[in-house]
Amino acid sequence: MDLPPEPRRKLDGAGQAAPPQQAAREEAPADLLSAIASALEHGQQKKLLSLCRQALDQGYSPDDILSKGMVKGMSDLGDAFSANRAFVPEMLIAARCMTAAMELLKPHMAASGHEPVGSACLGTVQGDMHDIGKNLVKIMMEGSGIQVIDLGVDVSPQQFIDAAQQHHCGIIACSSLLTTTMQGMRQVVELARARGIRDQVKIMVGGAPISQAFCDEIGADAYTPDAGTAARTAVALLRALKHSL
Ligand code: B1M
Repeated sequence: MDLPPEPRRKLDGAGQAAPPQQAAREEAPADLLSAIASALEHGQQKKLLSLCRQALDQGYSPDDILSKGMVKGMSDLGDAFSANRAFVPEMLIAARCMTAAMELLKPHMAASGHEPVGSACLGTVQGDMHDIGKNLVKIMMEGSGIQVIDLGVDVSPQQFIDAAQQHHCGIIACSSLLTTTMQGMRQVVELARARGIRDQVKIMVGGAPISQAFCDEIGADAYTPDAGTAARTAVALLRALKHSL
Protein backbone atom coordinates (compact mmCIF):
# COMPACT_ATOMS: atom_id res chain seq x y z
CA MET A 1 0.00 0.00 0.00
CA ASP A 2 1.27 3.49 -0.87
CA LEU A 3 2.08 5.64 2.13
CA PRO A 4 0.83 9.28 2.05
CA PRO A 5 3.60 11.81 1.31
CA GLU A 6 5.51 12.95 4.39
CA PRO A 7 4.32 16.48 5.35
CA ARG A 8 6.89 19.24 5.00
CA ARG A 9 7.50 22.02 7.45
CA LYS A 10 5.45 25.13 6.70
CA LEU A 11 7.11 28.49 6.02
CA ASP A 12 5.85 31.77 7.37
CA GLY A 13 5.34 34.69 4.96
CA ALA A 14 8.96 35.83 5.17
CA GLY A 15 10.35 32.35 4.66
CA GLN A 16 11.56 32.34 8.24
CA ALA A 17 11.49 29.89 11.11
CA ALA A 18 8.92 27.14 11.30
CA PRO A 19 6.44 26.71 14.15
CA PRO A 20 8.52 25.74 17.20
CA GLN A 21 6.75 22.47 17.93
CA GLN A 22 7.41 21.27 14.37
CA ALA A 23 10.95 22.64 14.23
CA ALA A 24 11.79 20.85 17.47
CA ARG A 25 10.92 17.53 15.87
CA GLU A 26 13.58 17.96 13.23
CA GLU A 27 16.92 16.30 13.72
CA ALA A 28 19.75 18.59 14.74
CA PRO A 29 22.07 19.12 11.75
CA ALA A 30 25.32 17.19 11.89
CA ASP A 31 27.54 20.12 10.92
CA LEU A 32 27.55 23.61 9.55
CA LEU A 33 27.23 22.62 5.89
CA SER A 34 24.22 20.40 6.52
CA ALA A 35 22.70 23.19 8.63
CA ILE A 36 23.16 25.47 5.60
CA ALA A 37 21.53 22.87 3.33
CA SER A 38 18.61 22.56 5.72
CA ALA A 39 18.10 26.34 6.17
CA LEU A 40 18.07 26.76 2.38
CA GLU A 41 15.69 23.88 1.86
CA HIS A 42 13.29 25.32 4.44
CA GLY A 43 13.51 28.90 3.19
CA GLN A 44 14.96 30.34 6.40
CA GLN A 45 16.80 33.31 4.96
CA LYS A 46 18.05 35.00 8.16
CA LYS A 47 19.32 31.70 9.53
CA LEU A 48 20.94 30.84 6.20
CA LEU A 49 22.82 34.14 5.98
CA SER A 50 24.00 33.85 9.56
CA LEU A 51 25.21 30.26 9.00
CA CYS A 52 27.03 31.31 5.82
CA ARG A 53 28.79 34.12 7.71
CA GLN A 54 29.72 31.63 10.42
CA ALA A 55 31.06 29.18 7.83
CA LEU A 56 33.18 31.88 6.16
CA ASP A 57 34.53 32.91 9.59
CA GLN A 58 35.41 29.29 10.31
CA GLY A 59 37.38 29.05 7.07
CA TYR A 60 35.00 27.00 4.90
CA SER A 61 35.62 27.80 1.22
CA PRO A 62 32.79 29.58 -0.67
CA ASP A 63 32.88 26.61 -3.07
CA ASP A 64 32.09 24.14 -0.28
CA ILE A 65 29.44 26.42 1.22
CA LEU A 66 27.79 26.47 -2.19
CA SER A 67 28.17 22.93 -3.42
CA LYS A 68 28.03 20.94 -0.17
CA GLY A 69 25.62 23.34 1.55
CA MET A 70 23.26 25.34 -0.63
CA VAL A 71 23.25 23.22 -3.79
CA LYS A 72 22.66 20.14 -1.62
CA GLY A 73 19.69 21.94 0.03
CA MET A 74 18.26 22.86 -3.39
CA SER A 75 18.69 19.33 -4.60
CA ASP A 76 16.87 17.95 -1.52
CA LEU A 77 14.09 20.46 -2.16
CA GLY A 78 13.91 19.28 -5.79
CA ASP A 79 13.52 15.70 -4.55
CA ALA A 80 10.75 16.83 -2.18
CA PHE A 81 9.06 18.62 -5.11
CA SER A 82 9.23 15.44 -7.20
CA ALA A 83 7.63 13.51 -4.33
CA ASN A 84 4.85 16.12 -3.93
CA ARG A 85 6.17 17.11 -0.51
CA ALA A 86 7.18 20.63 -1.66
CA PHE A 87 5.55 23.00 -4.11
CA VAL A 88 6.39 25.95 -6.36
CA PRO A 89 6.08 28.65 -3.61
CA GLU A 90 8.65 26.82 -1.50
CA MET A 91 11.00 26.59 -4.48
CA LEU A 92 10.57 30.32 -5.07
CA ILE A 93 11.34 31.13 -1.44
CA ALA A 94 14.41 28.88 -1.51
CA ALA A 95 15.52 30.55 -4.75
CA ARG A 96 15.24 33.96 -3.09
CA CYS A 97 17.29 32.71 -0.13
CA MET A 98 19.94 31.32 -2.46
CA THR A 99 20.19 34.61 -4.36
CA ALA A 100 20.66 36.51 -1.08
CA ALA A 101 23.32 34.07 0.11
CA MET A 102 25.11 34.21 -3.24
CA GLU A 103 25.37 37.99 -2.85
CA LEU A 104 27.05 37.36 0.49
CA LEU A 105 29.52 34.84 -0.98
CA LYS A 106 30.17 36.71 -4.24
CA PRO A 107 32.99 38.97 -3.00
CA HIS A 108 34.76 35.90 -1.62
CA MET A 109 34.42 34.01 -4.91
CA ALA A 110 34.99 36.64 -7.54
CA ALA A 111 38.14 38.25 -6.16
CA SER A 112 40.36 37.18 -9.04
CA GLY A 113 42.71 39.79 -10.42
CA HIS A 114 42.94 37.68 -13.61
CA GLU A 115 43.90 39.19 -16.96
CA PRO A 116 40.82 39.80 -19.17
CA VAL A 117 40.56 36.74 -21.39
CA GLY A 118 37.60 37.54 -23.63
CA SER A 119 33.85 37.72 -23.48
CA ALA A 120 30.91 35.38 -23.27
CA CYS A 121 27.19 35.87 -23.62
CA LEU A 122 25.28 33.81 -21.14
CA GLY A 123 21.62 33.06 -20.68
CA THR A 124 18.94 30.54 -19.78
CA VAL A 125 17.25 29.21 -22.91
CA GLN A 126 13.82 30.15 -24.20
CA GLY A 127 10.86 29.07 -22.06
CA ASP A 128 13.03 28.50 -18.99
CA MET A 129 12.99 30.83 -15.98
CA HIS A 130 15.58 29.05 -13.80
CA ASP A 131 18.52 31.37 -13.22
CA ILE A 132 20.38 30.31 -10.08
CA GLY A 133 22.82 27.98 -11.87
CA LYS A 134 23.24 30.53 -14.67
CA ASN A 135 24.03 33.24 -12.10
CA LEU A 136 26.61 30.97 -10.49
CA VAL A 137 28.24 30.39 -13.87
CA LYS A 138 28.33 34.18 -14.31
CA ILE A 139 30.03 34.73 -10.94
CA MET A 140 32.64 32.05 -11.65
CA MET A 141 33.32 33.26 -15.21
CA GLU A 142 33.69 36.88 -14.08
CA GLY A 143 35.98 35.68 -11.31
CA SER A 144 38.13 34.07 -14.01
CA GLY A 145 38.52 37.31 -15.95
CA ILE A 146 35.81 36.78 -18.57
CA GLN A 147 33.55 39.67 -19.48
CA VAL A 148 30.03 38.26 -19.25
CA ILE A 149 27.07 39.65 -21.16
CA ASP A 150 24.18 38.37 -19.08
CA LEU A 151 21.11 37.91 -21.28
CA GLY A 152 18.94 36.73 -18.39
CA VAL A 153 16.31 34.03 -18.69
CA ASP A 154 13.94 32.97 -21.48
CA VAL A 155 16.54 33.83 -24.14
CA SER A 156 15.65 32.99 -27.74
CA PRO A 157 18.24 31.58 -30.19
CA GLN A 158 18.11 34.90 -32.08
CA GLN A 159 18.91 36.84 -28.91
CA PHE A 160 21.93 34.62 -28.21
CA ILE A 161 23.31 35.00 -31.74
CA ASP A 162 22.54 38.74 -32.02
CA ALA A 163 24.28 39.40 -28.69
CA ALA A 164 27.32 37.32 -29.66
CA GLN A 165 27.68 39.28 -32.91
CA GLN A 166 27.03 42.66 -31.32
CA HIS A 167 29.50 42.15 -28.44
CA HIS A 168 32.05 40.04 -30.37
CA CYS A 169 31.75 37.20 -27.88
CA GLY A 170 34.00 34.18 -28.26
CA ILE A 171 31.56 32.10 -26.25
CA ILE A 172 27.82 31.57 -26.17
CA ALA A 173 26.91 29.87 -22.89
CA CYS A 174 23.45 28.33 -22.57
CA SER A 175 21.85 27.04 -19.39
CA SER A 176 18.72 24.89 -19.20
CA LEU A 177 16.99 23.20 -16.26
CA LEU A 178 14.01 21.71 -18.05
CA THR A 179 13.88 18.73 -20.37
CA THR A 180 11.19 20.66 -22.24
CA THR A 181 13.49 23.63 -22.99
CA MET A 182 16.86 21.98 -23.60
CA GLN A 183 16.16 21.64 -27.34
CA GLY A 184 16.55 25.43 -27.51
CA MET A 185 20.30 24.76 -27.37
CA ARG A 186 20.13 22.80 -30.62
CA GLN A 187 18.48 25.83 -32.25
CA VAL A 188 21.29 28.08 -31.01
CA VAL A 189 23.87 25.81 -32.69
CA GLU A 190 21.82 25.65 -35.90
CA LEU A 191 21.30 29.42 -36.02
CA ALA A 192 25.01 30.09 -35.44
CA ARG A 193 25.67 27.86 -38.47
CA ALA A 194 22.97 29.55 -40.57
CA ARG A 195 24.33 33.01 -39.70
CA GLY A 196 27.87 31.92 -40.73
CA ILE A 197 29.48 32.50 -37.29
CA ARG A 198 29.78 28.89 -36.14
CA ASP A 199 33.59 28.77 -36.51
CA GLN A 200 34.08 32.08 -34.69
CA VAL A 201 32.19 31.17 -31.55
CA LYS A 202 32.34 28.31 -29.05
CA ILE A 203 28.99 27.12 -27.74
CA MET A 204 28.90 25.85 -24.16
CA VAL A 205 25.94 24.04 -22.64
CA GLY A 206 25.03 23.08 -19.08
CA GLY A 207 22.26 22.59 -16.55
CA ALA A 208 20.75 19.63 -14.73
CA PRO A 209 19.23 17.73 -17.72
CA ILE A 210 22.25 18.32 -20.01
CA SER A 211 24.90 15.68 -20.62
CA GLN A 212 28.01 15.18 -22.73
CA ALA A 213 25.96 12.92 -25.02
CA PHE A 214 23.40 15.71 -25.61
CA CYS A 215 26.20 18.21 -26.23
CA ASP A 216 27.72 15.88 -28.86
CA GLU A 217 24.33 15.17 -30.42
CA ILE A 218 23.51 18.86 -31.04
CA GLY A 219 27.06 19.74 -32.12
CA ALA A 220 27.87 22.14 -29.26
CA ASP A 221 31.52 22.57 -28.22
CA ALA A 222 31.53 21.88 -24.49
CA TYR A 223 29.35 20.47 -21.75
CA THR A 224 30.35 21.14 -18.15
CA PRO A 225 28.51 19.84 -15.09
CA ASP A 226 29.09 22.78 -12.73
CA ALA A 227 29.87 26.48 -12.64
CA GLY A 228 33.52 26.15 -11.64
CA THR A 229 34.29 23.75 -14.49
CA ALA A 230 32.32 25.98 -16.86
CA ALA A 231 34.54 28.95 -15.99
CA ARG A 232 37.78 26.97 -16.36
CA THR A 233 36.62 25.48 -19.68
CA ALA A 234 35.55 28.91 -20.95
CA VAL A 235 38.99 30.35 -20.21
CA ALA A 236 40.66 27.47 -22.09
CA LEU A 237 38.29 27.81 -25.06
CA LEU A 238 38.80 31.59 -25.29
CA ARG A 239 42.58 31.20 -25.16
CA ALA A 240 42.47 28.53 -27.90
CA LEU A 241 40.18 30.73 -29.99
CA LYS A 242 42.61 33.68 -29.73
CA HIS A 243 45.43 31.46 -30.99
CA SER A 244 43.43 30.21 -33.96
CA LEU A 245 42.03 33.58 -35.13
CO1 B1M B 1 11.89 24.28 -11.09
N1 B1M B 1 12.17 22.46 -11.76
N2 B1M B 1 10.28 24.44 -12.16
N3 B1M B 1 11.72 26.00 -10.24
N4 B1M B 1 13.30 23.74 -9.92
C1 B1M B 1 13.40 21.78 -11.38
C2 B1M B 1 14.51 22.05 -12.39
C3 B1M B 1 12.94 20.26 -11.34
C4 B1M B 1 14.08 19.26 -11.60
C5 B1M B 1 12.22 19.97 -10.01
C6 B1M B 1 11.75 18.52 -9.92
O1 B1M B 1 10.81 18.14 -10.56
N5 B1M B 1 12.42 17.71 -9.13
C7 B1M B 1 11.83 20.27 -12.47
C8 B1M B 1 12.33 19.98 -13.89
C9 B1M B 1 11.92 18.61 -14.37
C10 B1M B 1 12.42 18.35 -15.75
O2 B1M B 1 12.35 19.13 -16.65
N6 B1M B 1 12.96 17.17 -15.90
C11 B1M B 1 11.28 21.67 -12.34
C12 B1M B 1 9.99 22.07 -12.78
C13 B1M B 1 9.10 20.95 -13.32
C14 B1M B 1 9.55 23.40 -12.74
C15 B1M B 1 8.20 23.96 -13.22
C16 B1M B 1 7.68 23.40 -14.55
C17 B1M B 1 7.21 23.73 -12.04
C18 B1M B 1 5.79 24.15 -12.29
O3 B1M B 1 5.52 25.30 -12.54
N7 B1M B 1 4.93 23.18 -12.18
C19 B1M B 1 8.50 25.48 -13.32
C20 B1M B 1 9.05 25.88 -14.71
C21 B1M B 1 9.10 27.38 -14.89
C22 B1M B 1 9.89 27.75 -16.14
O4 B1M B 1 11.10 27.81 -16.09
N8 B1M B 1 9.20 27.96 -17.24
C23 B1M B 1 9.58 25.61 -12.30
C24 B1M B 1 9.79 26.78 -11.57
C25 B1M B 1 10.75 26.92 -10.59
C26 B1M B 1 10.87 28.16 -9.70
C27 B1M B 1 10.60 29.48 -10.46
C28 B1M B 1 9.85 28.02 -8.59
C29 B1M B 1 12.31 28.00 -9.10
C30 B1M B 1 13.41 28.74 -9.94
C31 B1M B 1 13.76 30.09 -9.37
C32 B1M B 1 14.99 30.65 -10.04
O5 B1M B 1 15.79 30.01 -10.68
N9 B1M B 1 15.12 31.95 -9.88
C33 B1M B 1 12.54 26.50 -9.30
C34 B1M B 1 13.56 25.78 -8.61
C35 B1M B 1 14.30 26.52 -7.51
C36 B1M B 1 13.89 24.42 -8.93
C37 B1M B 1 14.88 23.47 -8.23
C38 B1M B 1 14.27 23.05 -6.90
C39 B1M B 1 16.27 24.03 -7.97
C40 B1M B 1 16.99 24.57 -9.21
C41 B1M B 1 18.27 25.25 -8.76
O6 B1M B 1 18.33 26.46 -8.69
N10 B1M B 1 19.27 24.46 -8.35
C42 B1M B 1 14.99 22.30 -9.29
C43 B1M B 1 15.25 20.93 -8.68
C44 B1M B 1 16.73 20.56 -8.70
O7 B1M B 1 17.53 21.14 -9.41
N11 B1M B 1 17.05 19.52 -7.99
C45 B1M B 1 13.80 22.52 -10.14
C46 B1M B 1 20.54 24.98 -7.79
C47 B1M B 1 21.47 25.40 -8.94
C48 B1M B 1 22.80 25.88 -8.39
O8 B1M B 1 21.68 24.24 -9.70
O9 B1M B 1 20.66 25.29 -11.78
O10 B1M B 1 21.32 22.82 -11.72
P1 B1M B 1 21.56 24.23 -11.30
O11 B1M B 1 23.02 24.68 -11.74
C49 B1M B 1 24.13 23.83 -11.54
C50 B1M B 1 24.46 22.95 -12.75
O12 B1M B 1 23.34 22.48 -13.42
C51 B1M B 1 25.40 23.79 -13.55
O13 B1M B 1 26.06 24.63 -12.60
C52 B1M B 1 25.33 24.73 -11.38
C53 B1M B 1 26.19 24.21 -10.24
O14 B1M B 1 27.45 24.78 -10.20
N12 B1M B 1 24.90 24.64 -14.62
C54 B1M B 1 25.72 24.91 -15.67
C55 B1M B 1 23.75 25.32 -14.76
N13 B1M B 1 23.77 26.00 -15.91
C56 B1M B 1 24.97 25.79 -16.48
C57 B1M B 1 25.52 26.27 -17.67
C58 B1M B 1 26.81 25.84 -18.02
C59 B1M B 1 27.50 24.95 -17.22
C60 B1M B 1 26.98 24.48 -16.03
O15 B1M B 1 27.44 26.23 -19.14
C61 B1M B 1 26.85 27.20 -19.95
